[in-house]
Amino acid sequence: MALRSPNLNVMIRAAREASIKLKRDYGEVDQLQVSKKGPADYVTAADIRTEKILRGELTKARPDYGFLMEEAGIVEGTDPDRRWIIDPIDGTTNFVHGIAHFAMSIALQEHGRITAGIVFNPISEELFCAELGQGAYLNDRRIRVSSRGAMDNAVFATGIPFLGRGSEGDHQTFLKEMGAVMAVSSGIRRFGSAALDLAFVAAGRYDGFWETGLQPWDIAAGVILVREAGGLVTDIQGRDLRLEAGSILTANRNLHQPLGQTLRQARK
Ligand code: LIP
Repeated sequence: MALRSPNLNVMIRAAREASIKLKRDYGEVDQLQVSKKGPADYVTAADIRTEKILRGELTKARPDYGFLMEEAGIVEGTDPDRRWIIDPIDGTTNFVHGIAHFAMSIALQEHGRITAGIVFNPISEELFCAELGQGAYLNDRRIRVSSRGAMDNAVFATGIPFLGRGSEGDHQTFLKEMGAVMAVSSGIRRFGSAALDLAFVAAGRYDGFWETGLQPWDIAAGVILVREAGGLVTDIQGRDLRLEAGSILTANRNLHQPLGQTLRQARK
């Protein structure tokens, strides 16, 4: 990567530090499948521990900044205009099942705008990062969204609602969307981490991604990755993205419109 800002370096250092313990936790998760309590409590503990380490490292470097975190929620900083948005483990279901597809997601929000983001899978050691106006990178290599222009060549990712979740309607809506997209595309993937889904769109692996019912920490870092990699990001209706709304539609510039149209048509 050409030049990393001091803030981006702080984020990367924090993620690397937290990854040491997280990798150890992941190594032990398999044995917990047979324990009495089961792995769920253990994962919550790993989530909390990782978030604490990230928070500690970031606070050490930037004591004034606030936080929005999956586990601890909002922590106001003395600087009202800057905060970190953190998901310590995005893809917790994968983590608990011993599937090595999960990531830490850290974004920096300044004056309401996301200005930097990293998504780090500590197992594959893939580090995706981006800063406003500086492009997106995977382990120091510049990445760009795909250039595919035809729906029938495209592979899209999504998240399947579970346990009744999904903010914009019910499971039936999702089934309609999936039916419509699978009829016109090369395929749909559901790998279980929205942060990594967005990073994969930025890297051109997926041609697009959509999901509803997400939280700001699931997508804050991924959104800047996709934008800096040249992709478009909106909500499913094609409107400006609001992190709190939890609805996201993203794709390369050729496919954003047709994917959105397919989804909206399916919802009618
Ligand atoms: C998860 C997302 C996933 C989504 C799940 C969940 P978590 O985040 O990344 O794509 O489908 O509903 O929100 O809970 O592992 O941080």
